[in-house]
Amino acid sequence: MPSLRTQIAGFSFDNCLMNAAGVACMTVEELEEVRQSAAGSFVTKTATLEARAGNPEPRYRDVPLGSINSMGLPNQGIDYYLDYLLSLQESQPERTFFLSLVGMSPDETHTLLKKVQNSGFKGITELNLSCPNVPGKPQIAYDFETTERILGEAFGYFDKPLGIKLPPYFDIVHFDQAAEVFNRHPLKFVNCVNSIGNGMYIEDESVVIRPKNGFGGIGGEYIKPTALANVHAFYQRLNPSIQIIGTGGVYTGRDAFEHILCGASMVQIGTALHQQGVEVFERVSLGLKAIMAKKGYEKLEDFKGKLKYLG
Ligand code: RRO
Repeated sequence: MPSLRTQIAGFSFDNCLMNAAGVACMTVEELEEVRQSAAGSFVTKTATLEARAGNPEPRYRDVPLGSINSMGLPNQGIDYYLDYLLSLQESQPERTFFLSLVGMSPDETHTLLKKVQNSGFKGITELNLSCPNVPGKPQIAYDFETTERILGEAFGYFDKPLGIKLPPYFDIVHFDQAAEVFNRHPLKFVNCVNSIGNGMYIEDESVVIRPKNGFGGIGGEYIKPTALANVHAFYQRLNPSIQIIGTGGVYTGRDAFEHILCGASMVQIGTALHQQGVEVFERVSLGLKAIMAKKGYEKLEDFKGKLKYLG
């Protein structure tokens, strides 16, 4: 039987699949569902210092080839997620989970990271540099100078395992420039990709979500080619000490297989999890294992990053 076991930042996970931040992770009830599923871990909804209501509804829609959202960073505040993660460390110390966070300003981001640093949290922190939906706030990771400054300052005091959630990039020069920034810092992983920012879906003569006159982050089938390209571009460019988490357009075992082939060590499911519920983890696991068995692969290392080129 092929194994889906993987490691991130030196921590082991029985299964390389987990939720993508934003889906099934706003409340303890949702996180408990993911924890008790076939998923190898979970990540909590990106947290800010204070709880936020987010943007007005409707702010998420499933559409035929994926999803569009402009949630606006609704969350329960960092303490809610940190308290839950600390309690899990007591009851299930053998498992490792991810905490996602970002401040509404660089100062707030540092306040959050210092809070985590000074807490008993032993898991993995994901800094979300790619929220596309807060009116007036650009996606941080599209601004390389700001990204460099935030990471430089953060690693001055933060010494727990830290990775970043990235937006998709669309130009080879941007892959080069972004990788140069990330390679200067002791990041444990980059997670490619967040939703493709500021798309639009129209039904009859109208947009389908209220915030920002219908502009929203696109997920699902639309984004798999972009996600795979970003996973592989960073797999090619980053120091081997910086692992890749692949996110975007995963509905099937084949989709997860492609992310791993591009270099992903862990694969996250967003839109398909929203649409299908936590049973998606079992379905995708079985599909991935079937592909591995057919090809004679016993573990992820047998094909991770081994994408073939023509000529
Ligand atoms: O809450 C959101 O609107 C949101 C966030 Br923080 C994010 O990182 N990605 C996304 O598609 N939506």
